[in-house]
Amino acid sequence: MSANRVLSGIQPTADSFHLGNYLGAIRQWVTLQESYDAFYCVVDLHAITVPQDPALLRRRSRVAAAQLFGAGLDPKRCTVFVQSHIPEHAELSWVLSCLTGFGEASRMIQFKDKSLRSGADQASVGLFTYPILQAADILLYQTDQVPVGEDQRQHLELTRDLAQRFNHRFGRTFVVPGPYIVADVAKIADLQDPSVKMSKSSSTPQGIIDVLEDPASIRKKISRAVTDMGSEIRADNEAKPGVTNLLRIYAALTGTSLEALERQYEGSGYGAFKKDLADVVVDALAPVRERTEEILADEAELDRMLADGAGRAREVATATMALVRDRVGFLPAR
Ligand code: ATP
Ligand code: LTN
Repeated sequence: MSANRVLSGIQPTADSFHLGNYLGAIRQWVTLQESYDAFYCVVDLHAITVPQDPALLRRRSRVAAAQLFGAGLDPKRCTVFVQSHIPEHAELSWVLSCLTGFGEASRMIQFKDKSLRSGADQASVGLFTYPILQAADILLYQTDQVPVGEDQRQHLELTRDLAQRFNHRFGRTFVVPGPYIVADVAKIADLQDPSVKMSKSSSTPQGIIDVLEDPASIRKKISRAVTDMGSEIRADNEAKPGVTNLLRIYAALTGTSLEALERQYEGSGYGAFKKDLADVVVDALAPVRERTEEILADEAELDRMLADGAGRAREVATATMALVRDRVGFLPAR
């Protein structure tokens, strides 16, 4: 019997992933490759649902893939590939969109949030059908579990509904995937506004720590991160959201509990704590940045690794899609 399959995706929409992406997603992916048959996808088709620049997209797709390898995804242990290399994603997405109700798609809250930001008239139909493409990503690979953050739960529910609907209408074709939402995965907040999550699209540069950022800049941002009234180093989301966020980052990177950190820093001020935290963050990210830079220095080899991943992904995707074509009633092409 083959190992349980996991699949997840990340958009190449920035010049670097940030600490939230790293702690909330990529680090789990690295762990999961040991015990699952893992597929990880740089979702460039999703990245064009908002206005984008071609040269930048090409660059960011390579940088995204290089960071995944740099963070420890090992092509011998998992399959890393670029979504647009496998045309079956778009093809299955069409079939699934014909099974999705207009009202059903309209209830997706991420679309509402994102289209509100740009103004509903500016939002593309691609942004509207984004969750259906995501469902195609997942179902093409007969995925058992999808490691994602809490914010993706609704898209996962849609994916399950579409799989069940297709299976019911056309006969068992898709594995119905479950979410793999790690309950205690750190939600990292913006360093300047701890009431919102650290985010590529909405945080200011001062609020974000990038995986590829240079150490001096990381240290400066941590020293300027907002803290709260008083001087106690204590985890308390209500009274001390800024300090609590910093404690969470520290805890997530060192595997220490919040309680142990509170004890360790009892009586010390914010300054000493922030200095130690900066060391912890710099030490954790430096190897990832260095490996990523090495990988990016040999673009031909990176492209070869991605071609390799696409080869493995294609095997699964074409088999699923052949079944789907037949089930739906498309004539075989001879
Ligand atoms: P955008 O702002 O464009 O939506 P983002 O920075 O929020 O982007 P996504 O591309 O939506 O990041 O997320 C990629 C992965 O990183 C997801 O699995 C998501 O759950 C995780 N993630 C994103 N931001 C954080 C955060 N602040 N803390 C923990 N995990 C996060
Ligand atoms: N929508 C997801 C990214 C994503 C994804 C996927 C996650 C695209 N396709 C398939 C899991 C499985 C996000 O914004 N984090």
